[in-house]
Amino acid sequence: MARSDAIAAVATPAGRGGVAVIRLSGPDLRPLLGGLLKLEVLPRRATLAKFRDASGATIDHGLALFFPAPQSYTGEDVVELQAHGGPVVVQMLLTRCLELGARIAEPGEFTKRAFLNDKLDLAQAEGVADLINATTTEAARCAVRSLEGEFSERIDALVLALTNLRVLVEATLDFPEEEIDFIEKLRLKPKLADLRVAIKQIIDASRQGSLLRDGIHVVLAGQPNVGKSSLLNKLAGAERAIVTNIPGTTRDAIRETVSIKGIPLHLVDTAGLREAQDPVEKIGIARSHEAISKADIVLWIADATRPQTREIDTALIGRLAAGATTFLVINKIDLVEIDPIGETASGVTIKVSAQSGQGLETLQDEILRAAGWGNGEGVFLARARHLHALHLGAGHVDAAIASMAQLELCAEELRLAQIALASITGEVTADDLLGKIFSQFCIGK
Ligand SMILES: Nc1nc2c(ncn2[C@@H]2O[C@H](COP(=O)(O)OP(=O)(O)OP(=O)(O)O)[C@@H](O)[C@H]2O)c(=O)[nH]1
Ligand SMILES: [Mg+2]
Repeated sequence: MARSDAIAAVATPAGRGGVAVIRLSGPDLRPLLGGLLKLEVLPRRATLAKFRDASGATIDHGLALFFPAPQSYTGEDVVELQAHGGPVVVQMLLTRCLELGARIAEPGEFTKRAFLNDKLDLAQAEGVADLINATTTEAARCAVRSLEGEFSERIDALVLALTNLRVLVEATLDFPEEEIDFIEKLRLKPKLADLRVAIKQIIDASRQGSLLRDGIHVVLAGQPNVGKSSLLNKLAGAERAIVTNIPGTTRDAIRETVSIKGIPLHLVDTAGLREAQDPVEKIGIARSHEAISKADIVLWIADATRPQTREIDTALIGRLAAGATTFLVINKIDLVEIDPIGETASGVTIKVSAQSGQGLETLQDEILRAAGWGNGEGVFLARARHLHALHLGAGHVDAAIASMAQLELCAEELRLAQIALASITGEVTADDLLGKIFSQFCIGK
């Protein structure tokens, strides 16, 4: 274990509360505890104690918990002080800890120490931050699975399979004359192909996880008065945007995040697109185009009662600068008797009524499907860093398969694949990357 100094932080959020927790970690916290309390604290027992300042006066009464190294969160001595949750008393207590030799912890420093002392791997450490930052139940469930090591186990299994393949290939290098026979017998090719499939499965599960974290950006666009704002309100379950029967009602883009099946849906209602004269409306329309250009999915809303405007819709959709999937959503079907028709390039046409709610479930399902959401089972809340490493690893395995005629090259590609995948759990990780990951944590974690 690397020697380090004692760190202290308030682990609970700022402000007033019933209880606040001050957390300390260091190689030897007994002297510090001795300076703070008059009585002895037994390991892993809650001890009611008086926390004292330098003159011996009581700062607060509270609970002290002592976790001696190595059986603690960080692997060092850890102390948790539960005090009354007032900002002044917490500050006095923290100041006292600093007087006794601790310094203020950096964000994520406790978890960083836990990682450095092999209490958890890097993917698990990131799971801790993700659990704290989770905004939906599903995201929290995924994060806790990463924290418990489920994601790391899958990655470790890949790294192990790679190691075994490398051993085979490297061994073959030493027996060149038997090469061909040897490779056939070792079934190297099918084994590499299996590995490739396994990486792909994890990529798919991880990509779904990134939806849970980042959500889907959906823009409601269309001609004026087709019911964009009404649809936003219906999806949000609240009167967020002004709705009137006057075309050109919405001027500024209105944003609202709703959750479908735990996935955050970032909705933007925009000004209806038309040749506007009004300068305010013109700016609104420019903002509509800007929102559309950033969308994952554009819902192009059309009015079922005005089939004669469908040609304009087609022309406008054709001119959108959207890299996004565009759905044609025909609204107000409660007002028509004949089934309206319409097609888009993506081939998805959905008929809805923002008033009655008809068709909205289909709309939501289609949005999730287009974004690549499966059933949500076995999903990992992977980070961009993980996805990047998985893609890199997959690329090297592909290259290894392609270079099997030259085993030296194949061996080198497998080595690179292993490095890429092992970086996910932090087996081989540069210091600057660690700094970046842990700096995004809360203070006190
Ligand atoms: N019957 C019926 N009326 C609807 C429906 N959706 C919207 N409307 C009506 O259509 C009119 C226009 O609705 P808005 O939601 O303001 O339309 P918009 O597309 O946001 O219009 P702009 O902001 O002007 O571009 C209002 O009078 C709504 O009540 C629907 O599904 N059924
Ligand atoms: Mg509107």
